[in-house]
Amino acid sequence: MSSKKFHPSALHEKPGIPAPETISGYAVQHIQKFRKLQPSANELVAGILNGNITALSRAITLVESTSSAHLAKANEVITSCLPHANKSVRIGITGVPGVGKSTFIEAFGKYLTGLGKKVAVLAVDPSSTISHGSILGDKTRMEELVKDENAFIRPSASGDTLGGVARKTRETITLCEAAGFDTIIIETVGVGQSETAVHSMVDFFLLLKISGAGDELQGIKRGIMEMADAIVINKADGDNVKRAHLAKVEFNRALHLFPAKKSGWTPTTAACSAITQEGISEVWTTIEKFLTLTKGNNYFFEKRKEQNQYWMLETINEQLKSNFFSNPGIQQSMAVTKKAVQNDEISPFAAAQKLLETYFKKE
Ligand SMILES: Nc1nc2c(ncn2[C@@H]2O[C@H](COP(=O)(O)OP(=O)(O)OP(=O)(O)O)[C@@H](O)[C@H]2O)c(=O)[nH]1
Ligand SMILES: [Mg+2]
Repeated sequence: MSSKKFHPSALHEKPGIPAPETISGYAVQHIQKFRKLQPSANELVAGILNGNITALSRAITLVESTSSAHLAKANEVITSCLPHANKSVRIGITGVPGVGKSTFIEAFGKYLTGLGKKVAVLAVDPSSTISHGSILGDKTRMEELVKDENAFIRPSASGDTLGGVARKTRETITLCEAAGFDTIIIETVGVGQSETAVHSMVDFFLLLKISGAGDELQGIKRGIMEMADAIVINKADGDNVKRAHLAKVEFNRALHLFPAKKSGWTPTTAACSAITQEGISEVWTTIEKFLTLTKGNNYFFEKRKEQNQYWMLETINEQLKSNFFSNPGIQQSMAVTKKAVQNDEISPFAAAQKLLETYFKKE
């Protein structure tokens, strides 16, 4: 053994350091064998449909890959999974940093697995593009859920653009559903356009808030209020209970000023504590009511169809854009043209036209 070459895998022994007795040689061999295998698309699909988490994770990694070699395989896996997806409820959760999203998802997720549901938690976090971290990196907030065999937690994909990150999450939903997850929770932080992206991939959109100093509506974007199917005031515990209930009343009043929703659903407000778990089950009851209403009036199904179309168009937009901006010829002309535009030598519109023409001629 000690003559062995250095190998980066943690499963290999280093010269001079014997493996602890607790490590089974058989298990090591088995894991190493499995790791080396590059399963085919068909094998991945079979694994996913069997509820195999390793296969699911590998397929997600494939979807998240930026290598064009992986794209065809990823698409094949997704296409085969599609007929087995869709049987789920997709819930979006947003709220500013610190509002308690992760803690809420831990409590809510545990409640749902307690009801016999299989819960997948995904995230759209555009900041992970920069920091390479993720809002779900703090898995410690989801200690119990992480251990739950009926839960699957996947941090946000990273990518160059929000559109790219969101698309990968949208595709991951399909994979999770095919693997038997019937409740999909997607967390996002209230940054930029990420809420809009998440809203476009979920059935129910939940806005988490905390009570402020009586000026609840300050600083809250109208667009987010409009998207919300429910506003839940978190941290309604201890000294906060009374304020949380006042905030709830204020939000309720504000929500009534918005025009009626196409879904026929009147957005609700509630207070809860992710820590004491007070009010958590009520959030699920609200979602169930929403589902009964919107499945009854067909809105649920129509919206999913619309969302599918939206993602097709979004992907085209996204890829055209990234193809254009990463084109070396365009990058070169762009630098020169930008200067010309700055100096008023050419109008911004004419310059754009010129660059686009160059690009399409190149294709
Ligand atoms: N008192 C009280 N504290 C809570 C509750 N929910 C979350 N917290 C606390 O609030 C802090 C932030 O909670 P997180 O769950 O990390 O919040 P988050 O929204 O996921 O934050 P980011 O991931 O940074 O966006 C933590 O210290 C939690 O313990 C609650 O219901 N009551
Ligand atoms: Mg968090």
